[in-house]
Amino acid sequence: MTNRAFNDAFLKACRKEAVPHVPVWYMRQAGRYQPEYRAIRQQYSFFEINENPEVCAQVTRLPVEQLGVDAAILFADIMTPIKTIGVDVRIVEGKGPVISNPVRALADVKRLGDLAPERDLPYIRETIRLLREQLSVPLIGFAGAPFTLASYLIEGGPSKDYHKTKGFMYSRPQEWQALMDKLAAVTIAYLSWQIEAGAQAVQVFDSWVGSVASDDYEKYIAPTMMNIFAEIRKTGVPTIYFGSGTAHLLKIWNQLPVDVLSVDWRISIDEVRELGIDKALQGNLDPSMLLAPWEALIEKVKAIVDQGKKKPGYIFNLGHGVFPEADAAVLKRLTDWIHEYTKAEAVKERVES
Ligand code: 1CP
Repeated sequence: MTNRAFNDAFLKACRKEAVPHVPVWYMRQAGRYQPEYRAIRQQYSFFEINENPEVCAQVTRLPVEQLGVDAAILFADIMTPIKTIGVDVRIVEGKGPVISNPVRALADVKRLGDLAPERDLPYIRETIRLLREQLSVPLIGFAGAPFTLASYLIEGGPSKDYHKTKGFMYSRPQEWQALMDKLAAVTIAYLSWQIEAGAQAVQVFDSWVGSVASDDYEKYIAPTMMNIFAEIRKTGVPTIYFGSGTAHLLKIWNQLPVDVLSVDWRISIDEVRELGIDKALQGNLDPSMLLAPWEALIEKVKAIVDQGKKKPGYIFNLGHGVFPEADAAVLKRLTDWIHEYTKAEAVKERVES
């Protein structure tokens, strides 16, 4: 199992080194669009998969084996560590994480426990150990960012407008900071645990932070993110920061001690670089394009990849996660196309020079 050549294109791109081809992976690459995943979910609940290392490793490997992507991402949820600090989280079909005891006051923040990974998350270490034996691509660990975690804790589930979350932030800044500090400690402990266990890169998902104005982000959120990335940087493992609708935050993100910025389709890769962003970039196909005819999809993907590969440090991904209606065959064909297209380019450049 371990004698296959290790494909390190993804790690090289995170470090802005030369790559043999543009590396590809997809956020939410393991999930309901796969018949195999749906079959496993018939037998186990979401958290049962998460807590069973053999099954969790199998689900994590599914997209690597089927799509030929250049990285695996640990199968878990951003609420995985939250479940262990005294919050009653369930994953509700067709909806997402739902919480029966939302955080709405300082007393609620105070009742949140501390994360002790050795005690609370031993199965994560075992899953990562198994995956490092089984995989020949890097394994990405991940965690939710404090704002995005807080949005579920405060709203009690998914939201479209985050009024309660931002209302709490604006009206009780000290309590907000106490919550950010608590969640930052959880995030740091959880990411460190995954890295210790063998995760070779980590992504911090701040899916909903794009709903915050840039001056408010600087005031209420940036110090917390600075703290998290500064801590994780000490491990030497590459870090990725993802959000959706965050074009207005990128200049602030460029100041954070993070290696890769993951952007969505609302801004082009060229436009990101024109802002003066000099970090490695990941993205940014609109996931809805997966439903477009192949020719239209490839025209768009070619434009994205042509922009991305102008500079070292580019990883192809979607601008947000794969969704249940997506077709695995399209994702496979897309992965192969990008590999072939960017490999050919590298060869051509060598011949011409
Ligand atoms: O019933 C099921 O099978 C649940 C569907 C599902 C899956 C497959 C959920 C519930 N979570 C996951 C896995 C998951 N979640 C991964 C797996 C690794 C991968 O293959 O990529 C990851 C990275 C996440 C992270 C996650 N969960 C995020 C950040 C990324 C994003 O999509 O923005 C968020 C916001 C969540 C919350 C969540 N968990 C599940 C759902 C349906 C949602 C979204 C709900 C919402 O819209 O608020």
